[in-house]
Amino acid sequence: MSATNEMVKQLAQAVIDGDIDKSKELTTTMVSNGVSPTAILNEGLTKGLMVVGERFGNGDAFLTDLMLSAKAMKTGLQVVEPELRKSHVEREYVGTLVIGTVEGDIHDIGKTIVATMFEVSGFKVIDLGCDVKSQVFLEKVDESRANILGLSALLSTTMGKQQDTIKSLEAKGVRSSVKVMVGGAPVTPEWAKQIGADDTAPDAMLAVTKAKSLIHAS
Ligand code: B1M
Repeated sequence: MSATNEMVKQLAQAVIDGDIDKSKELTTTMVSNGVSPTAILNEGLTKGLMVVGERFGNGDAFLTDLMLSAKAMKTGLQVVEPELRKSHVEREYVGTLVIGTVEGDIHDIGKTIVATMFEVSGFKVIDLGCDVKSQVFLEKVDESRANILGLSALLSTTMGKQQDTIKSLEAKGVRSSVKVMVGGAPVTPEWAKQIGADDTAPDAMLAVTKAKSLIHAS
């Protein structure tokens, strides 16, 4: 195994262990050594978090473990984010994205990665954070004349808020002015279709590609 692969593996392990300092240190070292920021993100930080998520789901890890791992992941993400931005520079805005995690849901890691990938791909991004009410999405879409609205939901109990937001757009008579994309681990293409979303994507890169197609088709 190469030294880089070994380090990426160590980074995933640092996230699994919830070792915030080590996650920051390894990410910083790899960034300085010119390791691909996408590899650091996907193979190190995200991979580690997924392992803990699965353990938590199986009852093999506690919420405190999950919280520490999420913090370790986010600490590394903060280091690698500027590098992701540097590696994709485009000049003119491709479009405007309003994005947030729906009301009642505080999971913001995936949403933040999606926001970053849109930004580095040339979109103007308005990131509303997490636990965002439908009304706030509506106001910001209207204010910014966004082309794309991204609704993230990680809990089966909050997915319904994606549908509520689409219904609110319909009730206001502005549904056709914006393309709605839904995402998050429990979201499937079937769910997206059922609630009248325009599309969904399992990851940030595909979300950007699909958003560009939606804009071109409109
Ligand atoms: Co939570 N959690 N969590 N959690 N957590 C899940 C979602 C869970 C599946 C874990 C499990 O049981 N295996 C489970 C949900 C079960 C369910 O509903 N079916 C769960 C639970 C139960 C909970 C709590 C209820 C636990 C409790 O308190 N008892 C609680 C809920 C709090 C709340 O929101 N009200 C809770 C809390 C937390 C932490 C705070 C500890 C932490 C979040 C920290 C944070 O975000 N700041 C946390 C974490 C980290 C997770 C897991 C492990 C990882 C989520 C994540 O960051 N994934 C998660 C397990 C899992 O998802 N497998 C879990 C990495 C991220 C890169 O992926 O978010 O899917 P993801 O985003 C992807 C794609 O989905 C897509 O692109 C992203 C980037 O590639 N995408 C979009 C996302 N949004 C998009 C929008 C788009 C397009 C694409 O629009 C354009």
